Amino acid sequence: MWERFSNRDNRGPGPAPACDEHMLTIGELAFDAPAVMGILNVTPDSFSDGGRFVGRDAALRQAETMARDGAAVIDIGGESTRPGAADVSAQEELDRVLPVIEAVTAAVDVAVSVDTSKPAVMHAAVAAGAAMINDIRALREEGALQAAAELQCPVCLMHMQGRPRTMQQEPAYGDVVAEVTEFLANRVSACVSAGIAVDRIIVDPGFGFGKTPRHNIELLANLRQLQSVGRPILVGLSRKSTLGELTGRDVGERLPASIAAAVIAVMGGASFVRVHDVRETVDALRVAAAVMQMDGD
Ligand code: 9MG
Repeated sequence: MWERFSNRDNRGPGPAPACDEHMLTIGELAFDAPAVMGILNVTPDSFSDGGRFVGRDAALRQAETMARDGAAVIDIGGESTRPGAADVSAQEELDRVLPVIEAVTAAVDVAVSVDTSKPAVMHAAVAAGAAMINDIRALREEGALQAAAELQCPVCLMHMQGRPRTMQQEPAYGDVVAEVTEFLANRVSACVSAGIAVDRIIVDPGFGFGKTPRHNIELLANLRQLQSVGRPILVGLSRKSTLGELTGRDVGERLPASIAAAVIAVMGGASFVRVHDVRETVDALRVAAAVMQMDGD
């Protein structure tokens, strides 16, 4: 696994060729830093690309494109997490994601992450070839901590206030940055107590999950404070409604705003960005990485 991702030729946003000081190692996976995680929603109702990649062949073609464009990881999810989304059964999630995970891991040279909170889906997805778990509920569902500890693969723990169905009703914080940081630090401790190796953990402030646009901007402006948790940071702002609020653009017209957010996140300390538009983001992050490298020289 390490060789597969440490020998990535011209892929990834870091200055090419990648050199070791820019490698980010999460458990047994190694990435050029900053790394791009491509979003592959296999749900009929996701907020941005609902239904586009539901069939296995369409999903596989999109995964091939994202890998070619420089995605280090492809995050495959079968549960829509947009505000107000209905719950999905484990069986439905499995039916959506497993054929796609199997097809992508067999045919595409990229790490696959499964976007799920359900222990049964975690187990089946890893058995099918997924190398990472992305959990918007930060392993708080019953049995999820234990499942991740058994599987010993990298996990992304995301902050969310409330639940997807109601989270945008009245999000409230005293100090959003401090509260998100404290939550993530506590979840890292819970994971370590459950037997998950600390070097396999990534943290994510959860933009848009129980947060107003102002909360999201405050978090983005102060992202570096999350580094006190001591783990790599993943940021997902791609096409989200805060960018729509700021620009007045519909979801399909938020590419420039999404790229700006990804660059700001990486320059603010993020190691990963989770995006829909891989090629454009990789180009933008190459520029950011070159500038950041110069800063460190
Ligand atoms: C599944 N999903 C939707 N948005 C996300 C975000 O911002 N971060 C992570 N880790 N997952 C997300």
